[in-house]
Formats: sequence, C-alpha cells, structure tokens
Amino acid sequence: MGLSLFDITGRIALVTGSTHGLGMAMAEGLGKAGATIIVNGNSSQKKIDQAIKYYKSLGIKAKGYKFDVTDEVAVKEAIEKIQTEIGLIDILINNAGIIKRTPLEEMEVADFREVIDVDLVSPFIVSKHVVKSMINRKQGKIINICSMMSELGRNTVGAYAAAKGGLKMLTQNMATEWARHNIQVNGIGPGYFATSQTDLIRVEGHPFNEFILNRTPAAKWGDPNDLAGTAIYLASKASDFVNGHIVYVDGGILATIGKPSNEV
Ligand code: GCO
Repeated sequence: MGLSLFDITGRIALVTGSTHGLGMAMAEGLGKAGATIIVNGNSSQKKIDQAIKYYKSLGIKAKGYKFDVTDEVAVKEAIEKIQTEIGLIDILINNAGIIKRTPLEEMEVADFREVIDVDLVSPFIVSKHVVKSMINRKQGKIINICSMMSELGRNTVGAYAAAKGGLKMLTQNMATEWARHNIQVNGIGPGYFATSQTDLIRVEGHPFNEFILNRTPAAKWGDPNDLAGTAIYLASKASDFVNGHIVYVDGGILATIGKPSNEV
C-alpha cells in the first residue's frame, strides 16, 4: 500500500476560494499529489486567471470557474458546467469564507447574516449539489474548512465563531448522512496562519501578534503550506474510514491553556 494510500492522481478536486491564501495552498498540495484542480473565486476573473497561471507554472492541471458560493442557482449551474467540461467532482474543499471583526453589540444584523451566509450556508449549498454524483458513484471526499473558532470564542469575531462552530456540526451531520455512501466528510481547523485574512493582526508589535506567538506552543504563525499534508490525507484513500472529524492544524493552541507572557 505505502504511498499509494495518498495518491489522488486523476481525481477532480473543487476548492472554493482557491485564488489565494489557505485555499490556494491546499489546492496546490492536492494538485502536486496528482489531482486536477477546479479553481473557484468570485471577486474577479483576473484573479482566477492569475491563479490558474500560477497552478500551471507548477505543472498542475487547473481550470477556473467564477461563481458566488452563496447563490444556489449559480452553484448549480457551475457544478453542471464543471461536470460537463471536466468531469464528476471527487473531492470538494469548502474553503471560501469571510470574517468581520466587530463587537457583537455593535454589529449590524446584515453583517452578521453575511458571515453566516458565506461561512456556513455556502458549504451546505455547494455540498448539496456536489454530493449527488458522489452518492450515485458511492465515492467522495468533502472537507470543510473550520477554524479555532469552531471550538473557542474570541472578542469581535462572534459571527465568524457562530458560523465556524456551526460548520463543525454540519460536518458531523454530513458524515452521519453520507458515510453509508462511502463518502467521507471531515474538516480541517487551521490555527493562526500568515494569510491576507490575518495581515492586520499579524503586524510585529501588534498585541494580537504577541498574543498568538505566546499562546501557540510552536511559537509561530502557521505557513499555509503546513495544511497541504492534512488536505491530501483527508482527500485520499488513507482516510477512507475517517468520518466527521475536524483535524486541527494549529501549532498546539488547542492542546494548552497557554503560559504567562514572561515564562520561557
Ligand atoms: C481572528 C483570525 C482567526 C483565524 C482563523 C483561526 O481574527 O481570530 O482571523 O479567525 O483567521 O480562523 O482558526
């Protein structure tokens, strides 16, 4: 068996929000492991084209589709187009997400709803339309990108925590309903990573940057490439009997209550 357990050559992987950040890093990992990557974004065709150029520069087979993951009509049309032009989707990574950092008492309801819509409802929408062919084929892999906020709260990210906490339970329920069809649904919970989403709170000397470096046993921000191995594992035969689990790639944050800032 050996490395063939992790071989996903020829598999078709849709990664939502894969024009940058963690989505791109995970898609790159799957692509280097042999999968054909379906790149998704909704901001601009230019960003999708730039991402495709990057993937292809690495020798990865990739094609881009611009659609809004919160719009069920657009998602249904895109999935049908992908299946016609490329083939049936074997691996789905629900990665697209947003965050709004506002104290709950100040947060507009519309902003709260938008975070829930993108981070929680869209994984349901995309999975609902991808899973149909997986059920028919009795095979599939769905990976929902959760968060430390699937387990812990933090000031100003209440909407995001509600969404990511819900996504953890949605992952468990998808696993409950679809495991009988040989579809493995799991999640990845990234700790704190160096991406555009954390640019503002990662500045040297910023209190939050100091907090994370002290709170993380590995004493560093994660590199997006640290997620590729877990993505390949959950997308391959190596995880065929793993269902409903969130694998935290967090440098040890969830393992500890932390230490006083003056302790080495
Ligand atoms: C924040 C961060 C986190 C990380 C990640 C942690 O404001 O606390 O943006 O939400 O992005 O989700 O798992």
